[in-house]
Amino acid sequence: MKIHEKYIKRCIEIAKNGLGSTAPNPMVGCVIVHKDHIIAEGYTSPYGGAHAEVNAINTVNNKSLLKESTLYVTLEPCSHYGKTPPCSDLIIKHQIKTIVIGCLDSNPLVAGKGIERLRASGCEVIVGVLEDECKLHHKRFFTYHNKNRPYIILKWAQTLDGFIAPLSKSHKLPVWITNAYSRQLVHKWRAEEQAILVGTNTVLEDNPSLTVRDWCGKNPIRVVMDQFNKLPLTANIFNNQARTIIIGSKNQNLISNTNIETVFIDWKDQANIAKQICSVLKNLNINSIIVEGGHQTLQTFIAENLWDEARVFTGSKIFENGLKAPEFKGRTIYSQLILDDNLTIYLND
Ligand code: AOF
Ligand code: ZN
Repeated sequence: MKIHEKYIKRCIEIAKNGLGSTAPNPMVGCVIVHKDHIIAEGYTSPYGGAHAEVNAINTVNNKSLLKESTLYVTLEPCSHYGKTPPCSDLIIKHQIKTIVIGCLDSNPLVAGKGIERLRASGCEVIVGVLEDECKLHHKRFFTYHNKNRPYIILKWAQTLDGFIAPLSKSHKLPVWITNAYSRQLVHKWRAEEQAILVGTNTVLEDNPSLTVRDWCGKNPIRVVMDQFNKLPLTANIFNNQARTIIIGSKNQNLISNTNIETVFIDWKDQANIAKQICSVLKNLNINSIIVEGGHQTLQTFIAENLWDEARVFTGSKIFENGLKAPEFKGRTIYSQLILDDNLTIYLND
C-alpha cells in the first residue's frame, strides 16, 4: 500500500473513537509521522472540545520534531474561530512541513480556506488521499452540509414472512422478532447517532424508552411524531433520561419541561412530511438520525426518498399476519448472520 494511504487509513481508524460524541461536528482523525514513525495520534474530542489536529499536536513532547514531520488528517484543517481556534494556525505555528488531507471540509466557514491558509504559509499540502473513504467516513457531516438534512438510517426487524409487528392490540407483552444479540447491536447504533425517530403508533403500542441500555454510550435525542396530540405524558419517551422533541401541531398543548421541546410542521402538506421533519432537524443542528418505525413512519421516509441506509433484520419467526415490512429499493452493501437473525444493510444511491 502507498505510504500516504497507509497513514490516512490509520486516521480513519482512530477517528472512529469519536463516533457518537462529536456530532454535529465531524469525527476527524489525525496522525503525525516523523521519518516513517507515527509520533502522535489524535481524534476529535466530544462536541465543543478540541479538534483532532490539536489533540495530536498536544501529545508531541519534542515539538521541534514537528518541523520535519508530515501531518495526516481525514478532513481539511479548519480555518475559522468556532468553539475552538483554527487548526490551520496551530499547524502553521509549529511549521509542520507537509500536510496530507483526505477530503475538503464542506462547512461553508472552512471549505478550502484551511488549505489556502496552509499553502500561503509555505506548507506542502496534498489533498484527496483515500478521498472516497474519507467522504464515506464523514457521511453524516457531508449529508448535513451538502443536502441540508441529517443522514437518515432506517431500521426495522421483520419476520421470515415479512411482518414487522403482529396485528395491533393482539399482543400484551413485547413481541421480539430478533434475538438479544441483534437487539444489543441496535443499542450500539442508537449510541452512534445524534437522534432517534419513531411515529405516534410505535409509542402508543410499544411504549419504548428509545434509550441506550444494552450498550455504553449517550442516549440519542428522541424525536416523536404527534400530529393529533395523542401522546400521554406517562409515556416512557417523556422520562428524563434524554431530550425529547415532539413534532406536533400548532394547536397542541405545549408540554413545559426542560427536556421536552415541541416543534411544528404543516401536517396538511402530506407529500412533504419527511422533508419538513428534515428541515426542522437541520435547524436543530442534528446531523444523523435512526428511524425505528413503525410501518407508516418508515414508509413516509421511503416515499419521499429521504433515507440513506436501511438496516434490516430478518428473524426466524413466522407471524402469518400483521403489519407489513416497508417496501423499498436499495443496494445491498452488507449482510451478516447474527445467530438465527439475518442483518442486511442497503444503501439508497
Ligand atoms: C478540524 N478538525 O477535528 C474537526 C473539524 O466549533 P468548532 O471550533 O469545534 O468547529 C467546528 C467545525 O470545524 C466543524 O463544523 C467542521 O467544519 C470543523 N471540524 N475540523 O480541523 C476536527 N472536528
Ligand atoms: Zn480544526
